[in-house]
Amino acid sequence: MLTPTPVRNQMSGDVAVQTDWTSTIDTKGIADWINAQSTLLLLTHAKPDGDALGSTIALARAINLKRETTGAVSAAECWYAAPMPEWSKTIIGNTKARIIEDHQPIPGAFDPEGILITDTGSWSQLAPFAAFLKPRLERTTMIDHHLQGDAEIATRRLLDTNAAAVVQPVAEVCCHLLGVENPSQLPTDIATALYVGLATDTGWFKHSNVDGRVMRLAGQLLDAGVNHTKLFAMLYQRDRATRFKLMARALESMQLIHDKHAAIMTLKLEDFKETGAAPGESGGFVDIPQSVASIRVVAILTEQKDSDGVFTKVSLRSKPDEWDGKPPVDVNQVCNTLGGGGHARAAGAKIRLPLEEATLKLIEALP
Ligand SMILES: [Mn+2]
Repeated sequence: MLTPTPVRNQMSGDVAVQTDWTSTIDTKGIADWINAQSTLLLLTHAKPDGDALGSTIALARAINLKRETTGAVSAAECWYAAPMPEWSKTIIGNTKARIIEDHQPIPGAFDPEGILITDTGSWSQLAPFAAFLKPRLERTTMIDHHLQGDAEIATRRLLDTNAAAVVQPVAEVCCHLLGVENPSQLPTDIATALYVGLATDTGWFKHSNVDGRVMRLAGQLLDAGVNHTKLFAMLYQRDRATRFKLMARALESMQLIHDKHAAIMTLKLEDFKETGAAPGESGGFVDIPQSVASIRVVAILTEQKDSDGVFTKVSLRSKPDEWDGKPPVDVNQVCNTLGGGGHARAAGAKIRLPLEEATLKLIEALP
């Protein structure tokens, strides 16, 4: 199972060692490895999300708390490849973290004894760190929950592919590090970071990946003192009022194309100007009309302007289930006919036409 298989890279002709995407260590083993390192660097995927931030911050706090209270040798810091979510500062707090902006070189001064990677095992997601990591692969350890990855990144791998969030195995590692029996006994600031990962990777406990194990950990973290309403507000209630003024305009513009079971919304340049909303503030509007039972496909067309003049950005979503005997709408195909693309359920296109003409073209393209 763990025997490396040499494979020939067809592109370069190099013989690379390919290892299986399987675990080679357990949570106790990772805690023991952490304890043996004097300095640790915690890394996660570029453009970190709640699980990436929560897992690294929780580990850094547990490692540094242990050092403070027991005189253990390990000290940890986190590096993140930007862009960062808006709320990241709140969750990072005063935990030692460095944000590496796009195209900025990796800081050379810090040469950690151990490198711990969480929430990814793919070179593609670690690209900003690749040059730094490649000569140091014998020092790396990885904790991930994804179904695939590049196993050669770490010989010590904990791959909990049944976990909804990587903070689930990470919570166990934190318990081993701090010598507590279960996550309800973790310090609140560590439990809070873990909860951010658990709640965001499950869509606030509503995705299909929610199971008893998720809810048991959630319960234990709440017992540890997590303020979940404060976290929800931090993560999901940060909109500006201008977004709602713009949303009202979008909803008011909605036309229903009954024979195509489609809802189409439009936003003009004036709508942004008059409401004071920024272009990015229309994100997610396209999801709203999907709550209408008879709607199978939703589009939002946004008028924009660049140096070549006015154009229209189209964003499309479709529901996954068949409806009234009809298969779901493949919006990727629809967008292909408009010069764009994406996925079967979510796709987009940029049309070099004014809003009204682009709308007519889209209606024509819908099945
Ligand atoms: Mn994750």
